[in-house]
Amino acid sequence: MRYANKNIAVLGLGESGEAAALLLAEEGANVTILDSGPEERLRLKIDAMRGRGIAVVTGPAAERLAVHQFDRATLSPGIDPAAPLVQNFIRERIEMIGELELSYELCKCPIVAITGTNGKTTTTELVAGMLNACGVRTTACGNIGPAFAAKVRESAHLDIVTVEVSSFQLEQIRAFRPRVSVWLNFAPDHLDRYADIGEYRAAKLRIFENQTAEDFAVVNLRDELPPLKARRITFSAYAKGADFEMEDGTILHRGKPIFKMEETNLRGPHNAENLMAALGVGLAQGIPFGTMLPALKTYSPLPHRCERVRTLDGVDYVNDSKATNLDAMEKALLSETRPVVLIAGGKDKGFEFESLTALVAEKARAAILIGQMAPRIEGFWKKKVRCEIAGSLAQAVQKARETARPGDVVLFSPGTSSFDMFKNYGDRGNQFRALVHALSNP
Ligand code: UMA
Repeated sequence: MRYANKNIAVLGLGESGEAAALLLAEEGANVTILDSGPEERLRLKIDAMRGRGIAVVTGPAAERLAVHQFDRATLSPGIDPAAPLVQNFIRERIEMIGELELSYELCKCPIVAITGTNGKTTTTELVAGMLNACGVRTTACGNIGPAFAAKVRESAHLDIVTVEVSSFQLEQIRAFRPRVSVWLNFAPDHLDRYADIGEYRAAKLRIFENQTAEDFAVVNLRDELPPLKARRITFSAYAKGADFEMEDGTILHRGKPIFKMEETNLRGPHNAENLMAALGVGLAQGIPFGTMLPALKTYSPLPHRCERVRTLDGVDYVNDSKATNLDAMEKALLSETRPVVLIAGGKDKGFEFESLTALVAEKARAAILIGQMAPRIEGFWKKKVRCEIAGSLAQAVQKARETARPGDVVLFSPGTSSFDMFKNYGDRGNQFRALVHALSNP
């Protein structure tokens, strides 16, 4: 669709909706943003949008608006399609695409798309940094932020865009076709949005849907995937037989050593797989391994991903607040070789913490539990693990300090989302870091 003089509804005024609205306005569309949220929460954004000639309707009025005035709707990934705001458009059969599809339609260069239950952001950062260091002009965007739509204008001056894509973004694609797709891993998540794990997986698998034999798919050998049209490049830190493997801490390509994990700032098998995926993208782009290595070796992980905060009384404090699902918590525990005092818990996203009981019993001296799920987790673990419930993160940090012994690690890896007690996982991680730094010396 060409957008000049078309009436387009943008659903949602978060980062994605705002970027989509501005992009559509630049394309000459008559844009109306609809957001069910209260006007006062969106005040600043509303004023900014109206200042650019973009109409905004908020609150209940947004859900009552007649939808037939619109030629098409663009949906923010943060809105569940089951929401009334969206259902109004579906019921009236108004054509609707997601912000990822809109951005793809208008993007002027090829795309690397990176998905997976965990490691998306780290791998997106690794790939973008490595490509730029190798002279391939790119920028990181998508689920990582900024929105892909915010980078479409810039794509005219790029060789390729590196886009982190979530299952939410993939739900509403049509023609979206990445030159290189990356499938990092798959584990249960977002069960508060999907009826079951199959629905979540089906959404994620759409990343491959429009690829052809000219494209590449960099995939985890251990994940069962359907036959792919794209050329596969495989990796695994655990299984043998992939293009990229790990042996005694060394990354190999088809049996040939490339580098040692200790030469990088990343630790653990999950990060080895993130690095292998980045090597796979470079390989797909025809970049020699030697050219890729400097950027991969110097990359430092973003905060809240097994971030070392402090050592006090011989105890290391690690902030893994980005662990918003059980798979991430499992990987953090598997990376630890020292006795762990685990701080876990948070909003109920339907996760079965029982599945990790054996691993927690093996690794943890004790578990300090917080948030909405604390009592349920205690019920699963208390027979095998010493559990204590804390009323706040501050109390949990204090209890962890009292429990830990020299040589231990206090690992804050919640295993579920933060929204019951915090603004988001970043806020949760920042509060943990501040509490640890505030611990007085003995
Ligand atoms: N809203 C309605 N009606 C509803 C429900 C919501 O109007 O029924 C409105 C809300 O009031 C809100 C807006 O829709 O103003 C949604 O805003 P948002 O910030 O939640 O969502 P987006 O702007 O779509 O942000 C999304 C990603 N968020 C989600 O997918 C939940 C951001 O990833 C991403 O950075 C952004 O697009 C830009 O691409 C965040 C995230 O948590 C970090 N992603 C999930 C994850 O990583 O697990 C998938």
